[in-house]
Amino acid sequence: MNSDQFKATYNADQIPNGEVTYQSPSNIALVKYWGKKKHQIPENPSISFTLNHCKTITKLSYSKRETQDEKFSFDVLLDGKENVDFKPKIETFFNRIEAYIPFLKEFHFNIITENTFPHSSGIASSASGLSALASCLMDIESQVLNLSEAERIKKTSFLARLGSGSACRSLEGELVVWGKTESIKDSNDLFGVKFPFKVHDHFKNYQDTILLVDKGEKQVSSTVGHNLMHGHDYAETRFKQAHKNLTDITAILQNGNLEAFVELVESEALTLHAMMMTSRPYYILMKPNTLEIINKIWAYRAATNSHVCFTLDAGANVHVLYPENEKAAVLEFIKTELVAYCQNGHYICDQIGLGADIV
Ligand code: 2P0
Repeated sequence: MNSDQFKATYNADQIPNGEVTYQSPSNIALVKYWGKKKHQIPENPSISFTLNHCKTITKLSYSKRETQDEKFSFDVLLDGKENVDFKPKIETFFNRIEAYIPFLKEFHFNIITENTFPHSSGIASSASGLSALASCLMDIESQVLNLSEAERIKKTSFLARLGSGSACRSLEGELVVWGKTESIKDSNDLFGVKFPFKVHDHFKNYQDTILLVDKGEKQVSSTVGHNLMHGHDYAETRFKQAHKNLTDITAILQNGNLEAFVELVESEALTLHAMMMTSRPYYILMKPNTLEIINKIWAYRAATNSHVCFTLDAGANVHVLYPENEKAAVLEFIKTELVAYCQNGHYICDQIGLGADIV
């Protein structure tokens, strides 16, 4: 698989001024991407549930520039305010995708973006944000290139990956695989692909309630965390394990074995954080309340027949995953036993979703 297939040549003069709005969701990895090579190539395959409610909505207005220079021209408003952190991220993104999007320096862009989840929730918005922006750019390109829906999504995922690795898994639902794995035929390192097999009914409308344990900015960014996998003592073993887990979960998602799902998903979450704790320098992103919640989930599962489980992103918040038919019971458990560990009692109810969409 070669990135050159995504290069395009056309005359940007054909593109009139305009605007487009896309919404794109966040996603939660079941087998985690942790460690990357140059050009945003993952060290191991990953798979995620696409979320439904946690989204970024991005309006992109574009107008021809009178004069061009070597710089990109854009303004960005995040949740109604200028955001100093966001601008350099977009600058980096534009630099990485310039070779694939010929019109990037021909227009001035106004990027107005907002998240459906609170900005300071500790939920990373890079996956939803960069997949929404990539979707807008590909909508513009689609005006001049006659792309099929599949080709458009593929290139959007390719571009989103260059912005933020996990963003390439947000364009479609309900499960997306990114990174070459023997168990999935068209999987590759350049873009995400839809999980190609029939998923067992147990996973239909799977629920994800996100417990906001700590809404603050995390001390170590994911990009730094990925880089600490270079020369990590356990890196090779971890990458091998992720390959095996991807193969195993491919079977589990089809056969509906919820006990095996719980074990694999929780092991992945703790392994991700174990990698952080054994990096040099080492660090811990979990908080005491993260562990309190994990222990409560284990106790609840031991006392009931529930299949509720947890996973973690690169942060202290806990994603509580459970089948739809356990919704009432688990929400009751969350309200009575877990909310006390959330910052200001805040949590977000989400579920598996279908990916990015034009607004
Ligand atoms: C994942 N995470 O698979 C893993 C698990 C967080 C924990 O991908 O440097 O923001 O932009 O490629 O995608 C978060 O890292 O990192 C991430 P970059 P990204 O979802």
